[in-house]
Amino acid sequence: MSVVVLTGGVGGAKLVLGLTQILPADQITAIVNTGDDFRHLGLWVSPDLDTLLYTLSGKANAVQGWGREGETWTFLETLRTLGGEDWFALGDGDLALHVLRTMRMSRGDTLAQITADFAHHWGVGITMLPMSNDAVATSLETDAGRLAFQSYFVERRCAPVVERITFDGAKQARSAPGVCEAILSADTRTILIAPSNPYLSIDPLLAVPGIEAALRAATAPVVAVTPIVGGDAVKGPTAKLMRELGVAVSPASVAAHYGTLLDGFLVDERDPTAQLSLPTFACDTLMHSLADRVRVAESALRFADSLR
Ligand code: FO1
Ligand code: CA
Repeated sequence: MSVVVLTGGVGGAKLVLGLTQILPADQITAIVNTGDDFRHLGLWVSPDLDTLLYTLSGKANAVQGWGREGETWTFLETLRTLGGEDWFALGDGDLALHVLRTMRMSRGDTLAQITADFAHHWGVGITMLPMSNDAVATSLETDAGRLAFQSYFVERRCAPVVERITFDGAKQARSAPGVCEAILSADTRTILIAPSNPYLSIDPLLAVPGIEAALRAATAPVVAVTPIVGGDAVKGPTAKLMRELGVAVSPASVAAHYGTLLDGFLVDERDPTAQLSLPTFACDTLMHSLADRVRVAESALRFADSLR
């Protein structure tokens, strides 16, 4: 029996790393957001896929939350002296992924094939699937105009007030081979929604035709892990974004957002669950240490099994 995880970057990578400590890697499939992907300096960058690759192969810069540990920056420093755009920091080692990915995409290989090869070369045994091989670009309508995701997130540090979020190309995109099959498989024991940003990391996945329908049709229970802890977001702009979208920063808002898609919700023990009308399980969901990640992964699996 296997476990399927829908995930964005950092938070999801922690949960998946926890799962790899308790399940054989070949029983784990991660379906990864690619709405953050963009072309930069001519290179195709896939931040969430790369965060998973780095995390699962022990190369991640845990403090920074993206990129590699022990990275060097000769490329970026040289680029800067030449007047090149330096707001998006591509490290020397990180660059290798983007160069090789871009070269292979221009040759006709799919993002899924390239990702599988990268994972194989780095000894990452789980199945890592991009949500789609087609380009889907998250963009935001803000008080500073319409912004591409990285322009909002990195260049403007999430400062603009968000009015609406769109996933350009999603309607025409096809889910990557294996995505809906994994969700619908009779061998799938549990489907987890990682504690990633629901609006920026999970919604792009749900916008790809067929994925949400597959989740609703799946026999395996769908369980989300809360991205809200103690009435605040664990990381990033989730809380600010929720306020701007006019919803309370609470697990109840997240549960309402996912609605009937969820069969269960793993919430943090610090937050009230009285308003929640679906099955919940409360525990300490913060994932600082590896032991924390294992504990949250174990709690999610046990809770999901109780819903089967
Ligand atoms: N995030 C930043 O805040 N600043 C950066 O310069 C930056 C560079 C970067 C390079 C490669 C990569 O894969 C990710 C990078 N990120 C950077 C992270 C990033 O784009 C976002 O955190 C994710 O897209 C959100 O999940
Ligand atoms: Ca279902």
